[in-house]
Amino acid sequence: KDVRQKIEYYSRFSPSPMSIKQFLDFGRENACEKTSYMFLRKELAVRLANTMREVTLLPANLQSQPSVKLVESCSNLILSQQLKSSSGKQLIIVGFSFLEILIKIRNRHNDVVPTMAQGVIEYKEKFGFDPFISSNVQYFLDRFYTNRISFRMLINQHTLLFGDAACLAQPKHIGSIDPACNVAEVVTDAYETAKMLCEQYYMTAPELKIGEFNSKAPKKPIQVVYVPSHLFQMLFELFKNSMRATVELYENSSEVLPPVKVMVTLGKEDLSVKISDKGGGVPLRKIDRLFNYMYSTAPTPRLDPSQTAVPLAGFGYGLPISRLYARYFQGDLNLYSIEGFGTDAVIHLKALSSESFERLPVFNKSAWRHYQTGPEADDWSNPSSDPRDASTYKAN
Ligand code: W6P
Repeated sequence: KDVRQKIEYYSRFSPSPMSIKQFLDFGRENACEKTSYMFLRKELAVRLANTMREVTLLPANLQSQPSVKLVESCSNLILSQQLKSSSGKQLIIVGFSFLEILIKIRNRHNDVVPTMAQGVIEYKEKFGFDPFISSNVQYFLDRFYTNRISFRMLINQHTLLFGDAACLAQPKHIGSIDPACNVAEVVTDAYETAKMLCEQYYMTAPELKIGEFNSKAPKKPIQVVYVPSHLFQMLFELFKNSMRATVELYENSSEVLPPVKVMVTLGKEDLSVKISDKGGGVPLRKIDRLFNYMYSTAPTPRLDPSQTAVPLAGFGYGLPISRLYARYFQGDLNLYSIEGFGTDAVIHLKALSSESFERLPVFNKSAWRHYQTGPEADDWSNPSSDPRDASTYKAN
């Protein structure tokens, strides 16, 4: 059909990654609605089309899941709608309705994460856990959600810069970017929010101890040009996990809870935030599972109606998506756990906004190949596959 052709057409372009500095310069200097509109009109279509091509490569069983289909048709609709609306002639009218359409698109996509999760749950219920499928799903969802993060980033910049409420909320911010984001403040914010949930659920929460080491300007507060809501999202998720581990480890103990310690460090290239808990840790074997979509999706627990508090962490996609936020601007998020003791979670961000380019999925031959082949056959020995019979090797 028409939409198919347009997806095909736009998917031949590669997305154009923007750096935080470019977002900033654009929003600051010559914030021109027309330029932004011209860029978005094509760029959003390209990013959407690249992802739509990949949806069609998902395992047929998963693709046929009704909820996944829903997302697909939703995107089709958007694509056609967007193209229709952009063929108008008068820019002011078009520009205005374009803004409205962007907001509609964003709102309609609000529940995409639980919808996709539901698709994965339904698949698992029907076909069980399969490592081949899991590896495809992992690959797909990482790229799909990264694309979604980038899509919302572009829409938010446009609507915040040119929308009705422009400049009202945060006068110093450029769209969603804080040019002088105080990292320790976001850490404290995220901690306080997680603490509230933790106290609701467990009646107690560990304290926060926060330290800073600024190697570039000793003793000066550490600032970064970044999207505070992204940083908050990652920190909030890590705090919830640390708090849960700590409180549950000490549940039947009268000892005082060990605090969650945070260290914010600025180097030449990296800005790193380490969150350390003494919650007993996780064995190395289980660390990868924490980031696995298929492994970590469980049906949302039906809560006792008399019980209003929601479980603190461990359901849904909080950790893998937090890692995508970190990677989106060339950072990363890692867990170093010492089983029996506790866990260090580290967020690495680029210190320089000129280096934090969007990291975007590109649909090409290499991406295509990922869906045709599963995880490689293992080329390391398997401890249990070949039980040794030592008597075979006896000298005489
Ligand atoms: C844990 C497990 C975990 C996941 C993510 C962050 C912190 C922690 N602590 O025990």
